[in-house]
Amino acid sequence: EANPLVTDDTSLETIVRRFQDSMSESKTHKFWETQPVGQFKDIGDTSLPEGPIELATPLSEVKQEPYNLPSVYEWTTCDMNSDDMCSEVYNLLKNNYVEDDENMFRFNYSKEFLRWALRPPGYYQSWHIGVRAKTSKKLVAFISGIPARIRVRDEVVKMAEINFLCVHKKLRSKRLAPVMIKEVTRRVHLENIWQAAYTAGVILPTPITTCQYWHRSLNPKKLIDVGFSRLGPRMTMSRTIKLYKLPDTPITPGFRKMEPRDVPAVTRLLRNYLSQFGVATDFDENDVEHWLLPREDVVDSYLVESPETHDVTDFCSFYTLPSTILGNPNYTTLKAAYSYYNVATQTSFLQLMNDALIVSKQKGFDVFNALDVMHNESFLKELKFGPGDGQLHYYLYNYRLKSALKPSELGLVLL
Ligand code: MYA
Repeated sequence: EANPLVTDDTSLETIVRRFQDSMSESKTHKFWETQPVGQFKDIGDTSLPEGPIELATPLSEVKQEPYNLPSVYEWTTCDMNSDDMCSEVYNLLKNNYVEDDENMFRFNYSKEFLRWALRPPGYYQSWHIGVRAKTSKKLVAFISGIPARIRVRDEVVKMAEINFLCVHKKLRSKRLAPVMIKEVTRRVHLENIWQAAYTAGVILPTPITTCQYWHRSLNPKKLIDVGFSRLGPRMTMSRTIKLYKLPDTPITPGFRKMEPRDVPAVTRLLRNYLSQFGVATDFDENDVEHWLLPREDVVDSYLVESPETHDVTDFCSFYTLPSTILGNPNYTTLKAAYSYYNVATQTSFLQLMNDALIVSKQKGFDVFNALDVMHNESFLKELKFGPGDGQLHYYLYNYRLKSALKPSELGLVLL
C-alpha cells in the first residue's frame, strides 16, 4: 500500500524521501524492536537460520483478553456481511487511508472490493478489528487479517495477510497502531497461526524485498490534467495521446473472460507458474474461485483458450482500485487497474499484457499499474509503462529469510 501514484520521478519530495529512506536503518523503532521480525542489526548475519524466529506456544498460553486501549476507546469486531458495518469501514478508509507523498490522491477501495478482500475461503470475522470512540461510537481505526497459505522456498506456511491498517487522521502519532498490531497478532495466534505477510509504503524492520510501481497511461489527457503525470519534454498533448493509443479489441485469438468452468485449468497454470518464485502464494481451486473469477468493478480475469485444442494456455488479471483526487475542480476519481496474477505459456507475455491494457482501456480505466514482481519487468518498458515514485516494501512476521529477494523472485500480490 505504497504511494503508487504520480510519475514525476525527480520532484524535491522524491529526493527527500529517498534520502530519508537511505537513513532509515539508523532510526529506532520502539515497537518493532520488540517484535519477532528481522532486525536491521542482523542484516547480513548469515549465521541466523531461515524460518520461524519464535516457536509457537501452546494455545492455552495465548493471552485470552484483548489488549488495553486508551480508556476513551473500545474494540469492535466488524461484520463485513452487514451493510452498515461495511459502510463504516469504507468511510473510515475513504477519508483516512493511504495517500501519495504529495497528498494529491487517496485510495478509495469500494465496499464490494472490501467484502471480496476480507471474506476469502476460511476467513475469520474476529480478524476484522475496529476501534470505536466510547461516547460517540464512531469508528476511528481498523486493521484486518485474512488466512493464506504462502510458500517460502520449499515450505508452505499458514499465514495471516494483514491489510487496511488505518487510524483516523485526528488520532495519529498516539501509538494506537502498535496496540492494534498486537491485538490482531493475538487473534491470529488464537487460530494457531504464527506467521504473517504484509506490505507497506514505509520502511520498517526488515523488508524481504522492495518493489516499484509502474504506470501505463490509458487516458493521458486526464492524467496530466489532474497532475498524475506530466507532459514529457518536447511532447504535445496530441502526440502524447497518439503515443498511448491502443487497438479497440484484443489481438490474441481465443482471448476471453474467465468463467467458473475454467477454475481447474487456471489453478493448474497458476500453480505451475508460481512454483518458480522464492516466496509465492499457494493457490488451490477454492482460492482461485474466490480471488480470480471476475467480479464486476472488483477483479477482472481473462484467458486464452486455444481455438484448436481448447486448452487454456495463458491468463491475465487485474483488480479495480480507484483513488480520490483531492482538491481538483474538474475530476473526483482516478480509475486505476492493478495488475494481479498473469501467466503466459503460448502467447508472448508482451501480447498477453497488451491485450490486458486493451480491455482495461475499453472498461474506462485511466491508468494500468503494475509492480516489478514475477516476470513483469519483461513487459513494462516495451508496453510504455513509466516508473512511479512510490515503493512498496514486502514483509514477513516471525519468519526470517537468510537474504532479501529480488522483486522478480516474488510471486505474491497483496491488495
Ligand atoms: S500498510 C497501510 C498502512 N496505512 C496507512 O498508511 C494509512 C494512513 N496512515 C495511518 O492510518 C497511520 O499513519 C498508521 C500508523 C495506522 C499507518 N505498518 O500509532 P502510531 C509503526 C506497520 O503512533 P500512526 C498496511 O495496512 C511505526 O513504525 N507499522 O502511528 C499493512 C511506529 O513503530 P516504531 C507501522 O501514524 C499493515 C508505530 O507504528 C506502519 O498514528 C501491517 C507508530 O504508531 C505500517 N504501515 O499510525 C501491520 N506505519 O516506533 C503489521 C507506522 O517501532 C502487521 N507504523 O517505528 C504485522 C503482523 C501482525 C500479525 C502477526 C500474526 C502472527
